[in-house]
Amino acid sequence: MDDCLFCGIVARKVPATIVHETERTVAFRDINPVAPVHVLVVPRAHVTNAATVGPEHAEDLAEMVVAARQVAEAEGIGTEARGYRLVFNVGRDSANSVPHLHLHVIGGRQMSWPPG
Ligand code: DGP
Repeated sequence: MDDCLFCGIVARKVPATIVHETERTVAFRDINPVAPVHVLVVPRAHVTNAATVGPEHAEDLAEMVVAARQVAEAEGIGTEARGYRLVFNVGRDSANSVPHLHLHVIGGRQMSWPPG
């Protein structure tokens, strides 16, 4: 999608620190990290958000979750002793700001629940 920020990162037109890639996904560091590890996993194909996901996106979604685990392992937080949080934001109440599906991989510090 021409005017989509994360499509621009996938296409290497917008700079980002890419840390992991698979056939269907790209993972890069969040520009405004909320924790020592904060990586976004996105599908290469444009999908607006989790509320627009359908059965046709099943392979993208599965590969995103696998990629998130691989990122967590590479960052040293994919262990039972550590751990991480996976987040999809949808809509205004969640503070979703970029309309290209992205899975936040957040970790490297103790987190609380519920989120703020
Ligand atoms: P969300 O609130 O779920 O839509 O999160 C969007 C995230 O995207 C937010 O944590 C900041 C990040 N972000 C926004 N613009 C850029 C950018 O140009 N580059 C990178 N690497 N991250 C970005």
